[in-house]
Amino acid sequence: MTGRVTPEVMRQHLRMYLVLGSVNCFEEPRRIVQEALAGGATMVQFREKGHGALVGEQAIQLARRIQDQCRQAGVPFIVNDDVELALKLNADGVHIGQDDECASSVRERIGNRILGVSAHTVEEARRAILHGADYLGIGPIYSTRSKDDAKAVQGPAILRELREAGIDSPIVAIGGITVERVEEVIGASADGVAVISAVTGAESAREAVEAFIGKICRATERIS
Ligand code: TZP
Ligand code: MG
Repeated sequence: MTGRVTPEVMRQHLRMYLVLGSVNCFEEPRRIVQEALAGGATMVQFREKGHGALVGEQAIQLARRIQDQCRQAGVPFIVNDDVELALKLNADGVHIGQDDECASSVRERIGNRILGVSAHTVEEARRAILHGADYLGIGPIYSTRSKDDAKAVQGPAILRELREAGIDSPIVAIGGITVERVEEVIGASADGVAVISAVTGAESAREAVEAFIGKICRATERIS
């Protein structure tokens, strides 16, 4: 990468952002990733967390496989939390939360790689941008069973609140997002959706992603 990702390109990457780790998958994660990429997923985050998550070499191996798949599809591969792993694999980026290392120090360590930061308030969002975030992950918008320590449900109103506060950075909405809810979150001015269970738990990850993309395209056309 020659420089920081531009906001325009970042918004494209965020449209249908698949987040997953082995604990979210009822079949081979590799198969789900393959199907999701075939369906048009625009970015993938490796989030190996929760009860029964892989550690050590097994986690690294899975990350590498998913990274290879992303590379072949030409889709950015992001690592959740683990800056060391992201650097070791030369991932395209890192996603961190408010309880992780400070965004400005992660920015220093990762150079021009993509930096995503979870934020829950206008203040956290402003700080994240100041400290070098390329995009904000906002949620949980709806209730979720995929994150043990999820904060209170915010509803799509938080997205509008951030825009009204003058935050125009790329934003991805996360938490309980289903195809049926796409219109509401894009209408509330998210640039895209980050999804775990609606894709990993679908009978066909490919069809689920295709359905998301169809809705996202229509919802985006409607507001532009
Ligand atoms: N951060 C906020 S909610 C969430 C994360 C990682 C989980 C989203 O998973 P799902 O299954 O799409 O609700
Ligand atoms: Mg984290």
